[in-house]
This record gives sequence, C-alpha cells and structure tokens, in this order.
Amino acid sequence: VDRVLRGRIDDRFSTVHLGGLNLDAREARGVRRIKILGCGTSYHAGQIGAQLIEELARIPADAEPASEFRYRNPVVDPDTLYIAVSQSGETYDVLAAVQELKRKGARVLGVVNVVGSAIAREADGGLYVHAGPEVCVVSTKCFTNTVVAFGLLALHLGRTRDLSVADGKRIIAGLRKLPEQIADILSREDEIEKLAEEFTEARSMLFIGRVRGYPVAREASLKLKEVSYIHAEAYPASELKHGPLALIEPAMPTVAIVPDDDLLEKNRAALEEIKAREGKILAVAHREQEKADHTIVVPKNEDELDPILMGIPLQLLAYHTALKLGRDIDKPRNLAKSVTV
Ligand code: F1P
Repeated sequence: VDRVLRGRIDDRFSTVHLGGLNLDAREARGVRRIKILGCGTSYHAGQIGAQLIEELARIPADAEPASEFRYRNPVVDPDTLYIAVSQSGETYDVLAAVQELKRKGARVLGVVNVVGSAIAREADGGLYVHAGPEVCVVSTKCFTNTVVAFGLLALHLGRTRDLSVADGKRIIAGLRKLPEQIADILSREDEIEKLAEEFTEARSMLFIGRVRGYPVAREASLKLKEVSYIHAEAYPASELKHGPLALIEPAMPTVAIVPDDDLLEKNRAALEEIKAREGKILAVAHREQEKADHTIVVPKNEDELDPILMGIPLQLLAYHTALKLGRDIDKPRNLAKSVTV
C-alpha cells in the first residue's frame, strides 16, 4: 500500500498526482458515467471502486464482469469513461472488452499491476497499482492496492467536481493511516489461524455484507473457494430475508461484515435473524458484536475506506483454512495467474 500511495499525495492542496492517467480536469468534469470492468478479484475491487467514485466524486459508477460485458452488445456511450481492472493485465475477457470498446471509440483507462502488459498498452491511460512482481496466483495484496488506487482516483475525480477540500483532507489522512492499520491486522494472524480450525469442517459458508460490505463479502467468499475449495456464497445482508435464510442452520456458518457506520443497526438486525436460526457467526467489525460467536476487530478508518481493511483478515482466514486442509495455496487447482482464453 505504501508503494501505491508513494509520491502521489499532495497534502498541501489535498490533491493527488496521477501521472499517466491521461485525463485532465476539463475531461474529468465531462465524464457523465463510469463503467468498471474486470474479472474475479479485479471485478470485486472494481465494485468497491465504483462505490468510492460515487461517494467521493458523485459520478454514477458501476462494475460488471468483463466476461459478461463483452458478450452482451452493450451500449457504448461517449460520455462514459470505461476502466479496465486487471492484476496481470493479460486476462483475455478484459482485454477483449477493452479492444471492443476502443473499436467503438470509447475512452478506456486501465488499473493494472503489470507494467507494459497487454491491457496497459491497449488503454488510453490509467494507473499502475504497484503490488509488486511477486504477486501470486490468488490475488490478495493486489486486491488491496487496486482498491487503494481507486481511492486515489475517486479523490482526484472528486476534486474536479463536488468533493470539498475538507473531505479531501479527511480521505487523504485516512489513506495515510492504511499501512499502519494493515500491519496491525497482520500482527494478529495467530488469532485468525486459530479460528480457521473451526471452518475446516464446513461444507458450505455464507458471507454477508451491506453496501460497502457487500463487495468485501463477495471477495472473501471467492478467496475461500479459490484456495480451500469450500463452497461459499456471498449475499447482500438485506437479501437474506428474500430466500437464503432458509439455509441457516448450525452447520452453515456465516461471515458477516459489520462496520461501525450508519448501517450498523441494520447489520445487527441481520445477525439476530441468523442467531434466531442457530447459525454460527463470525463478524468482522470495529467492535465486539454481541450476536457473533467470534468478532475479528479491525481498526476504524474513514467510512469510505473501511472496505480496504475489512477484507484482509478474511484473506488470512481463507489462507489458514486452506493450509489446515492441506491445499497447495500457491498452485490452487484449476486457477491460472492470468486466464488467457
Ligand atoms: C483475474 C482473476 C483473478 C484470480 C485468478 C484468475 O485476474 O480472476 O482475480 O485470482 O488469478 O484471474 P487479473 O485480470 O486480475 O489478472
């Protein structure tokens, strides 16, 4: 995270420098809509990115799997800015979507880790996320860095539009706090390793979150699937009552993302629903949750930046669960570093 922030923040003017973005202030003000495309983990990072852009720049934004977008003859609109996200920069579904967009005259930026990769070359500009060359097949720190990069981008777009200087300062201070807060979470790995023991028995797990917590739940469930091969499903917390509550029973543990924000009481109500059906709950929260069997307490940041921190203990949970099950974490089955077909 230090690397993605380094040299980009200007505290004096509470702005960020994004060399290579290739989008000046006038162009940024002309953007009416943002569409983010990626696959797997990069798609989930894009979902958080879209929320950050809506919250901080008030530009309508959404994310879609590139693997869907490229097959559905989408409306390509000149006032929409397209952003392609990829760790490897080589994922074929993303590259194909970018090429198609370029053919139709769209402006495409890349948020990519590998410098000079195919998607980085094809895009009109963008941001490198600097997660390092040593990233593994299963994206973890690249996910975190991609979300941080979106934080910088949202801040930049926000400063060309509605974001106040005070909000800009607040977000910059929050971004600066991240490396220390992440180190704090990582220092508590023993606690998570112990917890992982309980999940090795699970046949299936549910991950829930609301608004900012929902993409975190999705990514955490993907991590668990990718490395431990335990079935996991992510749901928006409010959707539970529209069907999935039927699944809750002692053998189906739920992992709940419960940040201390204006949705806290709503999220607690979901925990009560689960507890009433004797479901086991692991909460990731900013303070102990009474209804949870265990709470992993993470440091609080600005509400908008909380998702960056809340996924990290769940990456560790997936890792330790997989290790205890004897899985080969560096070579998970049926997964390649970049999916090029
Ligand atoms: C996308 C992705 C990863 C996943 C695995 C397969 O890769 O789905 O999220 O962990 O490596 O590919 P990328 O486009 O971000 O390189």
